[in-house]
Amino acid sequence: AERRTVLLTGAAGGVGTLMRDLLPPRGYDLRLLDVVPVEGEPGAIIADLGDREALRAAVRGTDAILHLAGISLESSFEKILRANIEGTYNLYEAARAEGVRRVVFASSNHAVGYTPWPEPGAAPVPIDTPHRPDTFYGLSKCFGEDLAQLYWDKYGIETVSVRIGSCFPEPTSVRMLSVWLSPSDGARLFDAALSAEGVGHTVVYGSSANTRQVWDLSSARSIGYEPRDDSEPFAAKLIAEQGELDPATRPDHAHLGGAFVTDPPIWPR
Ligand code: NAI
Ligand code: 15L
Repeated sequence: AERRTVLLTGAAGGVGTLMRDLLPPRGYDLRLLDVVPVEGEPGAIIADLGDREALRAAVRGTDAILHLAGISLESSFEKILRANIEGTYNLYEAARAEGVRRVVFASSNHAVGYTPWPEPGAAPVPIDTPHRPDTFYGLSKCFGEDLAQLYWDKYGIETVSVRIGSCFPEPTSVRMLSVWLSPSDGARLFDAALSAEGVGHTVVYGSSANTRQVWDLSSARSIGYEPRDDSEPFAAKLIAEQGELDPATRPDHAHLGGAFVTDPPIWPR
């Protein structure tokens, strides 16, 4: 198959760094963008999502955009507004102006973070559960999903919005046993989202095939995602250190968004 050119925004970040290694072997030539320099990548475009001219030049001639850039934790409304809300709008406008037809948007579980943690044995959380953001950060992801829907309906730009759980090399909390997205499964999911035909605007949850899964992966599977990893080998150690997940007595375990509901981590810059 032909290689395809993808603009990777947020290339200096945690997920961006993982995907810089994992996506090229899957047939993607990456054009990198971030507001900070990307280590070991002198050719990366250093630009802010507020710079509309730079975004147009960055998306020009690409086949798709993997949009990871933005504030990835809680912050002031004003900062979230600029980076995540206006920034994502600017990127879609650049895509529209330059004729780019596919975006993969890094949404977040925090778009639905106030959803109660499912009772043991309850049905997984469906993908059409109402937006219940747990932070201004989560609210910006709700906006991004709606923006993606608008650009599909109005302009025919397709998006897969991936409500990522926790994409890190290893799960580090008992909550993550349920919502972990292994880097390899992340690459599988982004690959599917970049290449599936006829997605329109499709919203998916992004996690591995975790034994302790809490949400419905069927929309992700419908675009061709087949997760291979499971957090379960990490369970015994994490539970020994942290105790069992306990939604009934632990306020930071009571909702899907975990501690973002009770004590959100704050963006450092
Ligand atoms: P990160 O914070 O490590 O990386 C985000 C990158 O975006 C940073 O390199 C930062 O410099 C860049 N950035 C921030 N503001 C920018 C701006 N105005 N213009 C250009 N670049 C800007 O975050 P991480 O963990 O890599 O997440 C990537 C994306 O996935 C984010 O959108 C995040 O909200 C989303 N996500 C990540 C999850 C995870 O488990 N890591 C879970 C759910 C969503
Ligand atoms: C997110 O949306 C954050 O960007 C990431 O840093 C993690 O905190 C993740 O959610 C999570 O819920 O674990």
